[in-house]
Amino acid sequence: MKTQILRLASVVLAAALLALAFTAAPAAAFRDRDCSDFSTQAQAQRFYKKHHPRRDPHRLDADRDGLACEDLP
Ligand SMILES: [Ca+2]
Repeated sequence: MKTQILRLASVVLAAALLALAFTAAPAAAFRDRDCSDFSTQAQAQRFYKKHHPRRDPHRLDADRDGLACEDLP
């Protein structure tokens, strides 16, 4: 009986850890960047060009003219 409870507890714990790993993973893989994360436009532009400029997942180019964070110096 005691071993059955222990076995059940370990299965529940494993399932919980697995669920946590799956929900935590995407957040760690994608860290959203904003223009305020860069100090110069050139720096933002380099990052923008490296990270799917057509999809612009970080939305650094709101007006879609190919230039990221125009307001930066
Ligand atoms: Ca732009």
